[in-house]
Amino acid sequence: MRNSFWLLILAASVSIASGQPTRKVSFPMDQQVEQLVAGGDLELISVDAGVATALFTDRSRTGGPALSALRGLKVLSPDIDQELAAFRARGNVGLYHTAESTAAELREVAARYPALCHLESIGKTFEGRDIWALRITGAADPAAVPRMLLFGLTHAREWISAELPFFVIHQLLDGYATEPAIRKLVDGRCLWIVPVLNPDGLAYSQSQYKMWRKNRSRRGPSTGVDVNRNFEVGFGTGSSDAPTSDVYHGPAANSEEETRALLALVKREKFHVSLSLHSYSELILYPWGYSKADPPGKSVLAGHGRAMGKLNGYRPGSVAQILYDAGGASDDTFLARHGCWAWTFELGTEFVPPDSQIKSICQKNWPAVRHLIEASAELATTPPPTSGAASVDERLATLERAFLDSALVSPGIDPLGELVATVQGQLPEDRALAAEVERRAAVPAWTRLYAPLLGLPR
Ligand code: 0X9
Ligand code: ZN
Repeated sequence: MRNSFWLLILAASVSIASGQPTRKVSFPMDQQVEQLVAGGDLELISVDAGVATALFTDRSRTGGPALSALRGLKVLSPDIDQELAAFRARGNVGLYHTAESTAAELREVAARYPALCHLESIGKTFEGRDIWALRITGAADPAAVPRMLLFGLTHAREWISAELPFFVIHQLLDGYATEPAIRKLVDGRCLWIVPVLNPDGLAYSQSQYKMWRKNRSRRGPSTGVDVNRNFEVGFGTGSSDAPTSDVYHGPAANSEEETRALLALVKREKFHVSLSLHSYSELILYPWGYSKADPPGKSVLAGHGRAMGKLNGYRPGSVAQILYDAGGASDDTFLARHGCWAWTFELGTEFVPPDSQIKSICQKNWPAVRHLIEASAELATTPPPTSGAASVDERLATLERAFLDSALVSPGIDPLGELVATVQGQLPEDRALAAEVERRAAVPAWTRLYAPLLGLPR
C-alpha cells in the first residue's frame, strides 16, 4: 500500500498549460483519489498523519469526482505560483543557488584554491548550459587515491540538494589550511562535486514553475525527462512512458544530456563511491530502486547506511524496499554497471526549505557526507560484487556469441531463451537490452541472423 501510494505521488504530473491556477489543498487521505490523480489534475505531495497535501489544477477533463467532492477539503493556497512571484519580487531566489550563481561560485572557488581544484564542464544541456564539475584533491596523483562523486539537483525543484555540495566544498577547502584532519582527507581523496546536474530544470523551477521536476529537453510532443529515470539499469520500471508525466523516462536510456555527461564522468574517473542528493524525506537510500531484491553488497550498503543514519538522524534503507519501485536511477546503474558503491540522500522535509534552514540542514548532513568520504578508502579496496558488470553492448555481444556458437553453450544456459524473455519484457531490469535488441531487429543483416530464432518476420 505504502509503495503503490508513493508511486502514485510520483506518477502524477501537473501541467501549467491549462491556464488555471494551481491550488495547494489538503484533505483526509482515507478516500479515493485515484481518478483525480490519473486524470493528471491532482498531484499528491505528501501524506502526514493521514492528511494529504496536494496540488490541484482544474482542467475539468478527468470525468471523475471533482475536487470539491473530497471530504474535509482545505485550500492552503489559491495559487501556488504566487510563491514564485514572491521570489521574483525580491529579484532573487533568496539564499539559494541559481544555474548562473552555481557557475560563478565554482569559478571563484577554483580560482581561490588553484592547487586543490580543477573545474570542468562535463557537458552541455539541451538549452546549452554547462554542467559544471569541481574536482577537489590535494593528492599528487589523483588517480592513486580513492575517488568519490557527489552530485545534487538532478530534480529541478529540489533546490536544497544543490546547497549541501557547496557546503561540502567550503568545509574541505576553507578547512584545509587550519584543520589537520580535513587536510589529511583532502590530500588522501579525490572528490568530484557536481552541485547542479540539471541547470535547465533549476532555471525553469526558479523562474516559471517552482514544482518542475524534470529537465527541459524538447525532443517530442512534450517537455522534459526525469533524469533519474533515464539511466540504463531498470530503465522503464517504476517510471512512465507518457512524455507529460513527471516521471517520464525519456525515449531511450541515456537519451538525456545530463545522463550522458554524468555517465561519461563516471566511466572516465572510475569512482569507488557516489552520493546523489535529492529532497525530501530525511532518508538514506541505496540500490536497488528497480527491484525489491537485495542488491549485491547489501551488507556494505546497509552498514554505511546505518552509520550515516546515526550521524544525520535519517532513516536508511533500499529504495524499493522502503520507498517505491523506481528504475533508471543513477545509483542502480553506478552500482550494477560501473563498480561504484552508491547512496542517495533525501534531504530535509521540503523541496525548498526557508532560507533560514539551509545552513542547519547542511550542518546536520555534513558528518554523514564526511563519513562516506572517509569510508571511500576502505570501499575502494572492496568493490561491489557486480563490479565490472557488462554494458548493454557487451551483454548483447555475449548473447550473440553464444547464439552463433551454440555448440559452446554449456548445458543449463539458454541464451536464446534469455534473449526472447528479454524482448518480451520478462527481465524488466534489462529493458535497455530489450530496447537494443528491438533496435537491431530493424537492421536487415541482424534480422536475417536472428529472425528465425526470435520468431520475427525476416
Ligand atoms: O525517485 C527518485 O528519483 C528519488 N526520490 S525523489 O523524491 N527525490 O524523486 C529517489 C531515487 C532513489 N534511487 C533509485 N530509485 N534507485
Ligand atoms: Zn529527486
